[in-house]
Amino acid sequence: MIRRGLLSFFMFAVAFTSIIAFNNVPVIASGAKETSGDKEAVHSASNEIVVKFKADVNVPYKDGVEREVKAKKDNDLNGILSEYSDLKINRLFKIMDSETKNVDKAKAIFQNYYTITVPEGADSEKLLKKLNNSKLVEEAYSKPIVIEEPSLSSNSTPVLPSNDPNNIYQSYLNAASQGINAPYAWQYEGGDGKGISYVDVERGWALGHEDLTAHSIPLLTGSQIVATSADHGTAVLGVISAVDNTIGNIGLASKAQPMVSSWWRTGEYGNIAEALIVAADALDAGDVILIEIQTTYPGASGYVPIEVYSAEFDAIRYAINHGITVVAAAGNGTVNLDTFQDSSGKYILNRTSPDFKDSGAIMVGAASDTVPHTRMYFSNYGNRIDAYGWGTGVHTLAAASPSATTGYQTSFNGTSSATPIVTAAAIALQGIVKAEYGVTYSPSQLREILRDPVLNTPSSSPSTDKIGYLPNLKNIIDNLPVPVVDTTAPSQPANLISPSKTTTSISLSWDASTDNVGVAHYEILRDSVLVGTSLTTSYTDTGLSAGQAYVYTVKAVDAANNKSLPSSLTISTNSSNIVTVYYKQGYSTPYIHYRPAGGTWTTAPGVAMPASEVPGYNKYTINVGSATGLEAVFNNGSGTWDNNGGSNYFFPVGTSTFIAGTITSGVPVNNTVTVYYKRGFSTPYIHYRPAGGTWTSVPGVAMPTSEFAGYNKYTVSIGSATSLEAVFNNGSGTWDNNGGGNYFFNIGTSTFDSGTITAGTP
Ligand SMILES: [Ca+2]
Ligand SMILES: [Ca+2]
Ligand SMILES: [Ca+2]
Repeated sequence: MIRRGLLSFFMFAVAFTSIIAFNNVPVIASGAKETSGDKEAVHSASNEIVVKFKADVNVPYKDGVEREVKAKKDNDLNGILSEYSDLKINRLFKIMDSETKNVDKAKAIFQNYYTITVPEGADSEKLLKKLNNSKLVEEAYSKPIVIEEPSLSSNSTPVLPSNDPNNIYQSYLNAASQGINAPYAWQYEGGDGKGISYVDVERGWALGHEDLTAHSIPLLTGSQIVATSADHGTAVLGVISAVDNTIGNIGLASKAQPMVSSWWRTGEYGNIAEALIVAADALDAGDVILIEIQTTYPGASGYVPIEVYSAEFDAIRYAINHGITVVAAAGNGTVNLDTFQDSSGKYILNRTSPDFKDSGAIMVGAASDTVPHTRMYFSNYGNRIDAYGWGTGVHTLAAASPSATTGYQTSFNGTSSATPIVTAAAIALQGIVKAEYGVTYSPSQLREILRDPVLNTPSSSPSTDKIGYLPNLKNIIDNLPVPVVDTTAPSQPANLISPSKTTTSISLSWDASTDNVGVAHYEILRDSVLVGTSLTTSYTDTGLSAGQAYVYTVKAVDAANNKSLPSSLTISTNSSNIVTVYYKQGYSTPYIHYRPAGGTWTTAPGVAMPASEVPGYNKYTINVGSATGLEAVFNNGSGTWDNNGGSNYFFPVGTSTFIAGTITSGVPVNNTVTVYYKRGFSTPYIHYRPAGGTWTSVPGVAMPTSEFAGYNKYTVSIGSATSLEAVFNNGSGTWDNNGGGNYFFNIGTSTFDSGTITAGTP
């Protein structure tokens, strides 16, 4: 951060009568080093590591000393260098090299300092630990990111509350201890919510209300429901977003962008978790979700917060893991949440119990509108609750129906009125730090700030009220914590396997990664190209080619876009299964009507089977994909069927031969007959048929000359026939048909000499 010019800083100080002291609470990211006594700067981890070698190590002072370090034969360092092959050890001080030491001995100490960039996906904490283990290393630490003392910018879009006439009734915006001191935040860029979006999750709003309509508030999902719910939602929006104009009220964070997400679904009861997921998907890290819902629960003495149900709990965690702050009403059930038990008897809302399940939401209780603020009789309470707002006397908008355009009320109440007050404080703080640092608080850091007893306003009796603290924006801003930037990548996804696959798809699953904040999603790459992301620990890739190998890589990603080391798996799709059927006629033009086993039948009569290379057989080849066989029947194409008496025929993967209802594996028997013909006709033709089969067309086939002088030769495939019936002619009408008896040649080779047939070659 660059400090503003002196002149403007002076004017800034005058304008606000006193110089604001930014005694920042140092917030240290894991792996960072704190410089003791430094009140000006705050440090958080970068992706660079500073390594100070011991003085006697004596590595030349230049960039890229990996080879020289390797030569020292230190197990720890050589282990690191072989694990990260592209890791470079460079000088920390580019103004020096090995020569400098000769010239200026006082600078020798600096030549022990080198720097390493943390490789992408590497765990910087583990790397630091390994470096510090090395006998050659005096010290290794994350290079700090230095953030200068902030001088908040004054608001470029000043908030003008005095001409919103109801402003005078909105005492909850006043300074502590009465209110949250919203006007203090409005002085600063972002303190009016500018740059931040939020979603109100409930089921009714008058979005065209005169003091809201300028926001053009979108309904993200679900439907509106009439009357009372519209009044409720409109009142909630009014607390945060009543437009800064000259009518009605002024919202506590009036420059934030509101959106609404309804859990109500026409024709069914509703789906709160779905409304939450849609809300989260519409927002970015740093934005806020407001849950205005309470629920009944078997055995509970009153209404309880919605996160007691698993789907809603998971939906809240989903938002939190994406860096979205969730502020939820604790509920108006007068329930001590410390003693609430879920249906398994677990104390899931009690922070001190091992059963505690932390959704990550900021939970809000309700207190009186007078100082000291006392817990309202209806408010739930317990150590789960982080913050409170006014649970009565909240002046805000009202609506008689979703189409109402006017309406105001003087005493909106419940944890319903308390929650938007705390939400507005969260939005204002995110707006300020976003404007100041370009980053926002993580949901957990923001919650810690808002539940901090030092920064905020206690209730009348914190130990018995048990509703947390009323945000005090002035106190927080005067001590503005620096947003911690998460630089720790999630752990590598373990046990990447493929539990199932087909010829066109591969399913993957892996063990969940862990992260210091939370895993937002997983990236799935196929052959190094991103093909999808998954919110769960599984993914199915589709549209693949059969029998092909693919390399899959899965990385865990957190809300700050830190990526884990990848896990990889090489896996092939299933080969396509091929069924080939040889069909012995049978039907002279056979059709095959079929389906891959368990699949869909062809349209009758199926497909005509073309003639095969084997005489007397037709043949058809079918890709059955991942099916393990083929179910088929045959017909003649005109209504005559062979369906195996209603049982159909089953062909395994591979080649089968079908002969009159019997299926045998493999191609059909294909006998051959070779005839040597002693001329005779100078250009002899052979006219033939496999015994019992079909004759060639007259005059048959000219017989080529053979390797034996004076002989012609011809080889005929006869399929499963056992002999060849033939006659000879000269191609022009002179025939030798054995006096009408024809000639018969056995399988194998025969020699024909003037009507006499002998086995073998001439
Ligand atoms: Ca105004
Ligand atoms: Ca207004
Ligand atoms: Ca992280």
